[in-house]
Amino acid sequence: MSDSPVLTHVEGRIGHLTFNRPKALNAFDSALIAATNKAMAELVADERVLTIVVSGAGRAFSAGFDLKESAARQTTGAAAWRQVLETDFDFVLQFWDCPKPTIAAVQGYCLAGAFELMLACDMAVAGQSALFGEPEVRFGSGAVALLLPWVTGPKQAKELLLTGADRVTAARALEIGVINRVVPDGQELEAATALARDVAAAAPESVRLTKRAINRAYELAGLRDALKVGLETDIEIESAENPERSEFNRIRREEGLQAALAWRDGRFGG
Ligand code: DAK
Repeated sequence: MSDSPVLTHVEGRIGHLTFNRPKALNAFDSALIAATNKAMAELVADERVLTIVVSGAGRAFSAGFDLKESAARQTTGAAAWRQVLETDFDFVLQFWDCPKPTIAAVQGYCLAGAFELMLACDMAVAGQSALFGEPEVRFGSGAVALLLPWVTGPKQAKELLLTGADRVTAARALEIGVINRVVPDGQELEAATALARDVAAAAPESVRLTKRAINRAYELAGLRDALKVGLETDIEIESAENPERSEFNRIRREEGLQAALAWRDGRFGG
């Protein structure tokens, strides 16, 4: 298989985009982000394509932004964080803003930035063992694209984001309305593709204008401004020091990511 961080192919009227860093659980590093942006622009421009299915190679959809790369980058100060986080924000939001419907096919972990990206897709299908969540608050970090309160209710959004839960089951994700359906493991791509086929079989201009109208309803309710406030908050969180973040970073630097994750997760009931 190609070692490109993103794979694409077109099947009938459906464009497939697959995150392809399976050894790192498809963590979003800068190469994957750049390749995704390019691939999405090509799929949008491709007249054969009416709908885009987004998936991950290997055992996870994705474990979120790459924590090893961010450790090596050692970003400091609000201006530098703004640059990093605006890039991350645009990367996630392109799936919401895409003129063609986007459908996520999720297996395994779908965490943090990847959870936000899944939320930004118009629809999502998950295998029954998929696990979702946003662990950022557990290590003094924040959410870059605060879509969750728009997709589910405030109680559910707060429980998930304020505890940093990262083992939300597919059944629970369905219950709180952040995914569309749960299927047996291994059938998520097929089920997402079937959904994409139904969208692609409808009148393309009606689909395009209907997605635009739905998104506009959220724009009118203030979604874009609220997301910008969320982004500013994340810039504030990431560029300030706090004890949890310092300790997480120290362990990550001295003992590696696995040790830092074990320290982080050992403090919670699960
Ligand atoms: N980044 C980079 N590599 C990752 C990764 C990630 N987010 N998640 C997993 N991997 C890598 C692991 O390091 C491991 O690589 P090797 O050690 O084999 O080289 C490989 O993927 C397989 O992972 P595990 O061995 O850990 O697999 P398990 O099944 O045991 O556990 C897991 C899977 C997803 C539960 C666990 O890996 C995990 O909790 N991963 C972290 C998920 C996470 O917290 N994601 C949040 C992304 S943060 C910051 C800068 C930026 C950000 C935050 C802080 N600072 C400078 C402070 C960004 C925000 C985010 O999106």
